[in-house]
Amino acid sequence: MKSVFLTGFLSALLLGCTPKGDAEVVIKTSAVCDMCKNTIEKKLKDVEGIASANLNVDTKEITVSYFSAKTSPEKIRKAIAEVGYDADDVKAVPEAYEKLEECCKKEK
Ligand SMILES: [Cu+2]
Repeated sequence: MKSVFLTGFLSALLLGCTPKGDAEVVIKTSAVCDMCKNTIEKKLKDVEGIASANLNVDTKEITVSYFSAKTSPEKIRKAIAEVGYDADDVKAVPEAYEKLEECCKKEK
């Protein structure tokens, strides 16, 4: 009985070593092309507590794996807004949006 518990504990430890956050969130963005994808993913790589970020340009949804002790969906949405894109109900920061390439501005 004790060894079963130990095996479970050890495999949990091993799983904990893979570079993946302990939480995941899918955020709808206003990204329109691969350049947007690069801009957002690059920005999120610099945000503390984010393990990985992958934006699907077709659905405009970004899947973010993060560490819940270090960051939160609110902070992640804010980081996306700071580079000029909408993130769920958080609107893009106007100054950042103005700096985007013409092709990256969402159609009105
Ligand atoms: Cu773009």
